[in-house]
Amino acid sequence: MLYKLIYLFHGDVSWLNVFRYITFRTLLSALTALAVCLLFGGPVIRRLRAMQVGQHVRDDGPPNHKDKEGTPTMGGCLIIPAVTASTLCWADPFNPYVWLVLFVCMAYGAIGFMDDYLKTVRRTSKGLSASAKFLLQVGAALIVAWILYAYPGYDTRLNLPFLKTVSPDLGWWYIPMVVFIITGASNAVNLTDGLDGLAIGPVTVAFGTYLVFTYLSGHVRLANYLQIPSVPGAGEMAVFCGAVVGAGLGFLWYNAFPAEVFMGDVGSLPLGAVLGTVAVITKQEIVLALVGGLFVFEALSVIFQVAYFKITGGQRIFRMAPIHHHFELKGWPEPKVIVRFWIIAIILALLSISTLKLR
Ligand code: 57M
Repeated sequence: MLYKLIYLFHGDVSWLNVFRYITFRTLLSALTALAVCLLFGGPVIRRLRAMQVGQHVRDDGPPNHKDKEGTPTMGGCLIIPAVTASTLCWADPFNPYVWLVLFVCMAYGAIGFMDDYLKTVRRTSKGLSASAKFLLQVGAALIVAWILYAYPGYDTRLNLPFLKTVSPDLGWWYIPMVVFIITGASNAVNLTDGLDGLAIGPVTVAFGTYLVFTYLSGHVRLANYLQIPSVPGAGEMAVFCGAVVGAGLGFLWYNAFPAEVFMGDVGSLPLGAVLGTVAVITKQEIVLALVGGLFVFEALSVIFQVAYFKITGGQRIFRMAPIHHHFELKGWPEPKVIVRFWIIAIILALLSISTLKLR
């Protein structure tokens, strides 16, 4: 909105023309969201503490986690408004993709809020039932999938990294694939959010990577040169990704070890879901498995652990899943697990950007 208002006067004040550029507005979006989180982080944490919105830590977790009992949670109530406010300020309000990603933020944020609220009100680590949570997630993802499928000119072909001539058209199968990507990314980030900064760090790296992808896919000449799908209007998603990067860095200021606040499901569910949504919009769906490889790895560790546990009648592959707990129980100090996982996330992000050229 602010962008459109300011740009109205570019005829009289020539330098206002700079607001036309997505790169400039992406920078402003990141700085705005960062400033909001840094400015309001302290007051929000104090408010959560005053309202006794504290984390109930399960008894069966790693021993060192008991010290975290009562840490303020639902910090996503800071992240999501910062991302939304910054995007509304600096993105083009006439771009439908902007409203689609904001819808996902609100829908999954509401699901996470309900889950967190039930946990903190009931004072246990139980929230919404797994089936209710999953059904709500699938319902929201179906709305997104249907809108994209019905959007005139939206391409239902699957873009495969490294293969520039192979892009199978999935037709209506694109709908379940989009649902799988959005709900899968949402739950994978949720599972990863089990150590201080362990989710928000790689989320920030992933959105920084998709900031590049969205800008390139929305730029016809660059997309054609790189032979990646050109998606008209997708460039505006860079402004949204910039907002998430800024909010992520701002939240990390408070979530860094030892955390003053946890993001809660109200943060982890929408962040994962909207990462999946941006990947689908920019037709970089498959490469999401590389960009978000850490989240995939965390989710697979749980799937394999639970399956093996059931098949063998109680044996485990890892000391504890998700995999970050396995390294904690091996004796790695929490900060060492966190920073090493961040390093892996950065390496995967760099590799995924290399897929743009290696085709
Ligand atoms: C999401 N939530 C953290 C915090 C955060 C099927 C099973 C694998 C499910 C899984 C599970 O319950 N996942 C829920 C992970 C929790 O964090 C809260 O949840 C929000 C994110 N959704 O924002 O509000 C705990 O994580 C710690 N934490 C930090 N710093 C942070 O910045 O230290 C979180 C954020 C917090 C805090 O201790 O309380 C969580 O771990 O629950 N279950 C598990 O992950 C459990 N694993 C497990 O049961 N493994 C089994 C089988 C079932 C796979 C096995 O290996 O045999 C572990 N988690 C807990 N206890 N709490 C281990 C047991």
